Amino acid sequence: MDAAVAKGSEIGFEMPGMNSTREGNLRILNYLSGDHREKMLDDILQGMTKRQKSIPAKYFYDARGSQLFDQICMTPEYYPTKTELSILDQSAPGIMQFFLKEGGDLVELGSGSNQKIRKLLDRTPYPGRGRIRYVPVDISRSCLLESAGELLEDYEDLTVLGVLADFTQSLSVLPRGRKLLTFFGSTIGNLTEPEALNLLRSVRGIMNRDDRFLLGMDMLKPIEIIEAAYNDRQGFTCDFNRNILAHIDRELGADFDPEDFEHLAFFNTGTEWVEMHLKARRNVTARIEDLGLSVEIKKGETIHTEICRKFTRERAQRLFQGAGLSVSRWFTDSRGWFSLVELQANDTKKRPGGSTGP
Ligand code: AVJ
Repeated sequence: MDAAVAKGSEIGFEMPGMNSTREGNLRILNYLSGDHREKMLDDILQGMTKRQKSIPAKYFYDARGSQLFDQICMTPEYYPTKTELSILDQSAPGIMQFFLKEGGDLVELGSGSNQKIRKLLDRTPYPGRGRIRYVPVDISRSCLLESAGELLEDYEDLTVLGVLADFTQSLSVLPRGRKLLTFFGSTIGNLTEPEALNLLRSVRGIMNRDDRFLLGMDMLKPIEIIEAAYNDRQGFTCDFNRNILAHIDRELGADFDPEDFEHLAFFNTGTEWVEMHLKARRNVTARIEDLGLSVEIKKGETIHTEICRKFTRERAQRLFQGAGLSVSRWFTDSRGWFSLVELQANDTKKRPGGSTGP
């Protein structure tokens, strides 16, 4: 999104000609215009013409992909969601003290299902909840509408400002007032080190002195546990992985047959991330109409679809330091499998013991 839009709109944050809809307590701002499609065309062209073919992980999340991800979260093998929720059970009241004396925005990057936000809202000390505006930011319209709609049904005093945007591109479209930002699920792990640094720096760039940023990170643990989480027995992860091709087919007039590919997910011990690939079961020729491109994929060749980094505290600390953020509180579960890190912008007054975490 161009900076001009954001600059002129710090307070009202609604510009003439901008696509905005309002319904009761719900307002949706659309920052996904032609830009988004251009970006997708470019991403797919880049990815399909490299030696190691790849598709950026953000294209998993069409309506079906989001649904499949929710199903992955319910499998016995996929521990991250359950673990993060259990950490939230313990930590939410402390975190939501943020709204005890003053209201503000509760911003969620990549809104997905609204389970985690519910944990926070349910445990907000009185009278905080009435002062919160929930601001989900997502590239999926269906996700945004569904998650916002459900929340409004259950929390009558809540105001929602949905922002349709690609938060890896720009955060300048977000409101600038007092806010608690959240980025759950270890989605940060889908980004390479430079990409993650970039994102954290731009989050840092929109933070005021008293704002907080709650970041979910999946931690390094025995390989078997990690690999099982990305190879669930019911096959939801496989469907999720293949669905990225169905998404490309629909958006870009391509003719990939998802069934021509098998799901491959393994932990790379050198890089400490899970790699997901789609591996061709036969020689495939696919046409991507909107790019005027034909792609040849040899039997056994893979399309790389995702990395999911697993962090150590040291790696995480280095990332925060590079982004100008410091830890105010570090929450984890009894096994240390997942971390929920509360961060603040660096040049604020540090609280006792605040900068390095426990
Ligand atoms: C939503 C990015 C956190 O990386 O674990 C789940 C996505 N991919 N199974 C993850 C995912 C395969 C998930 N995140």
